[in-house]
Amino acid sequence: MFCFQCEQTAKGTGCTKIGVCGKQPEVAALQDLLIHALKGLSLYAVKAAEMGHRDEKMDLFTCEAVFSTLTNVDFDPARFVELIAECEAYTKALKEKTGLSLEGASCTCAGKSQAELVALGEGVGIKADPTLDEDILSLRELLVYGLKGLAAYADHAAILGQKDPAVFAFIYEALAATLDSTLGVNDLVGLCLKCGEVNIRAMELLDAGNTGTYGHPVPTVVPLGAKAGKAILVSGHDLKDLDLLLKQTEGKGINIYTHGEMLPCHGYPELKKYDHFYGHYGTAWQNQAKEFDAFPGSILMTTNCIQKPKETYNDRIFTTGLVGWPGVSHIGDDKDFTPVIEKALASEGFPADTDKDTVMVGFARNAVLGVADKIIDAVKGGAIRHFFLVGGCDGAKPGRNYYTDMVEQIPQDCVVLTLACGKFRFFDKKLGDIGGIPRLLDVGQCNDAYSAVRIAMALADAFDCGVNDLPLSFILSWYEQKACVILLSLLHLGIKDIKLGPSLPAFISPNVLNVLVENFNIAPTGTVEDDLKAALG
Ligand code: SF4
Ligand code: SF3
Repeated sequence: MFCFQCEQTAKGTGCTKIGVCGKQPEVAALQDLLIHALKGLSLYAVKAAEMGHRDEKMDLFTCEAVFSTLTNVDFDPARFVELIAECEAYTKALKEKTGLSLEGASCTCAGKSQAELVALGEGVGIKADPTLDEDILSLRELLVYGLKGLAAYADHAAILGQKDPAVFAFIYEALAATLDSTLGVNDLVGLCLKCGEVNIRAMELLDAGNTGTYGHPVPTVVPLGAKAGKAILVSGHDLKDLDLLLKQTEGKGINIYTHGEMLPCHGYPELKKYDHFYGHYGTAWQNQAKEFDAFPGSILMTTNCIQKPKETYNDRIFTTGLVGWPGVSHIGDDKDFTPVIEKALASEGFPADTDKDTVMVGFARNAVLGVADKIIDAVKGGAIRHFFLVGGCDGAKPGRNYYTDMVEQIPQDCVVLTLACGKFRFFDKKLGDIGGIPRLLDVGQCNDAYSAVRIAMALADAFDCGVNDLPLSFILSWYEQKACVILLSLLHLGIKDIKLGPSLPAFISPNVLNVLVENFNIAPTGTVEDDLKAALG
């Protein structure tokens, strides 16, 4: 196997024996085969669209299949065997419909066993062509990883009924482009930036889905302690799953807790209205083994990031949607959460109330821009000197305490905006306020990066300047491919001087890095002192 799509890749170069994430070589090969098959399908989908054939079911399938290969989503080989078969069936149907026979899109998977598919997958991985130029390989992979993030956001949006054919069309166009040997560095850089642009549209759709269904988040105090009684913990990113679970648990004497990226859900009016939607438990994904182990109820994973479950909670954890782990009970598309509920009722639950701290969530674009006048006055009057967006993924590798230290050392006259699971490094710090404006504003999940972009653009408008001229610095942490596409979106918007850490992607070749540095002045995170000095001039 060879995989280097995430930040924790082995030795900073690539996982070759088994994934640091727990991905087995068989699953890596099946994911490679699926991506290869999706590229073939995309060749046909592009041609079919030119002929006027569109198929929304296929579009949604493509998003789900691509999303399934994102880090920490699905580790179940059987599910990939199904996805590969479905992909080939769509490809064959398009072949017939278009009457074309395209090179690079062979259908050879039908009727093959899992072991035979693994063998096929081993021949089409990232390093399949040893003669491929390293910069072309780097840009093709950057594009594919951007597409994984884009497909994830498009899928989340579609679940809430928000779709745009232009987003699906781009996914096919870009996947097909990775097979086009006539495309050079500039073409591929252009496609990567276009991926960032299309992702803004996908995130806009997701924002419309979330806020249209559940209302605009409002500032909300969230308890970090527990309430005596039975309990279910919901992790991942999917609001609809949480909503359905809240409905199905009403009046059952079970309290619902968020974990990881579900924390911002407490700010949505249509979710916070449930009395039994109690509080938040735990921190970011990489701490789940310890945290799930200690949780006295059942656990529902709605999307990434799942890790290998420990035996101690293997019978209490459930997956749904695209998440999968072999042997873990999966709740299907009927979203009947009865097994999760029954397991919670059979578990001990919390014996007593535990009095712990609280945190504030709900500072998405509507809440922040609702006090824009106050913020602008504070900046003009000198009370707020600078904004720092300290956000992105958390992860297990050492070096991420940089983000904790950064937030602690950011001067008192500066405001910290944060989003995604990287915030768990500092989410419970008491940073105080500036004239009533909290110094730590939680914009939401990684899925809410659009909200942060809208806040930045609105501030730029108010000050009649570009985003790069604002007193605003981006200090980002990455781990998986949603972070890759958000970075591409920020680059598409022309945002410069981003600090990215805790390490740079292994798939970025030295020349591609040069292109990014020359055009966007992106740099790896350094020391907190140096980066603060650079940001504050
Ligand atoms: Fe390794 Fe990350 Fe790939 Fe998992 S997703 S195999 S940890 S590079
Ligand atoms: Fe986190 Fe997995 Fe990226 Fe949603 S939950 S930000 S890593």
